[in-house]
Amino acid sequence: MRSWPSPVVPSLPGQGLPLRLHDTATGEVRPTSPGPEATIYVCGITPYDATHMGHAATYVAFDLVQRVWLDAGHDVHYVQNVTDVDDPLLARALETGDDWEALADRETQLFREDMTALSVLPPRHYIGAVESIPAVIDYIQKLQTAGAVYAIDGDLYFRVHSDERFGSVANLPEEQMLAIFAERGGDPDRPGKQHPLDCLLWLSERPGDPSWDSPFGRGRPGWHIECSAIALDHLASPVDVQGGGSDLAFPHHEMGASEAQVATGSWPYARHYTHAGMVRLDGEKMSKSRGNLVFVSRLRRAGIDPAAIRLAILAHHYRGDWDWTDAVLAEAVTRLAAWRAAVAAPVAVPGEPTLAAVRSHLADDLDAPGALAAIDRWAEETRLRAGAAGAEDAGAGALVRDAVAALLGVAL
Ligand code: 5CA
Ligand code: ZN
Repeated sequence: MRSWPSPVVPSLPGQGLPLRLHDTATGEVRPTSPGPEATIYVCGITPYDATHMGHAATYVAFDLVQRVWLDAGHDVHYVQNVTDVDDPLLARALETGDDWEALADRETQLFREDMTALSVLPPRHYIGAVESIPAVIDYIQKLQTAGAVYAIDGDLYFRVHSDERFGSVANLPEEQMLAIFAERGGDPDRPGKQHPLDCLLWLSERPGDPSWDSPFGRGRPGWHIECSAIALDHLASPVDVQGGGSDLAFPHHEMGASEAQVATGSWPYARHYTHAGMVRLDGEKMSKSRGNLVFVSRLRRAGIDPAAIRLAILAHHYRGDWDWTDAVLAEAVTRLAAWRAAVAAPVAVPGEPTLAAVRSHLADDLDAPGALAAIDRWAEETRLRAGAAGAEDAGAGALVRDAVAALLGVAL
């Protein structure tokens, strides 16, 4: 699929620091260890509704990964999917009478526009589930060869315990795995399953649903198989980072990792499993199924500067859950104005220590709030000294403007 256009990333003096990042599998903040090419796969949207602030926060978090790696001199190979065929999308199309493909195309296009407005760097490969069906079929065949697949009434299942490390991404007790699996689209109680957590690889044709030919009969891919199939189709194993929101740690990333580990016969599928916290509205996770949504496109239409939306997100550490409120946005609008005034001041406080502070905060598990505080201090000192005799560095405003654009993705 078409990705979206890249914003300009100014080059900065000196070099960025190696990125340390939280890994759900070990529960630690550990150094990432990419080669010259750093690889990342981030789970993309299911395009049946517009981009909400939760999606935006997750993609902005992983955008920081890409920006820190670029600043540290890596070539970044970023892959993201679009789940353009799946149960919730088909259900929504049925509900509204929309054609499912038209719905997916329309919402994917809106997502591209939202990501462009938010200065999110595009993935190098932006790949739909539908266009990946041949890769999924190959992958299922590898799992069959490994003896990890069985059928129930024409549907194919992955035997999760064919991976001896199954469970080691989210590290949840079995009871919790079962409960979450049932909540998030799984079918633990289906008669005939060898283990309740075994997950669907291929769903045989259902009346009224789209389906494709395969050696296993007509049907469509299960969800979990889609992402590691796409990742392994484009990236060498292991990938440096598998990312997504924390709601994907289990079962999605657990299943994808085990499928990949069985299909490739190697471990790990990813060196880091990194998860962004959930954005809430009125204390409840923002979600398409609950309908408690603040859309990026609606804020844009209301005339909110996308740079302020981005700053509102960056004021929260990516790993925590947080609430979207009007106050969060108002604070970001004020901060943006203060920063813009400071970079435009004729003379400013030297910017090098601020650049160093921003680099060091971001390299430390993407501490964006710390980075924002460093810019706040610089902007405040610049404001206080503006007009004072002998104040300092005429190029500082340009340096800080470039640092904020390159590392935080905010145009001042
Ligand atoms: N298509 C699948 C992934 S393969 C999917 O989960 N799509 S989604 O549209 O439901 O979510 C897209 C991304 O946004 C996922 O990484 C998900 O974890 C994240 N996300 C969803 N809701 C929130 C939220 N309230 N806060 C933060 N991130 C969220
Ligand atoms: Zn995914």
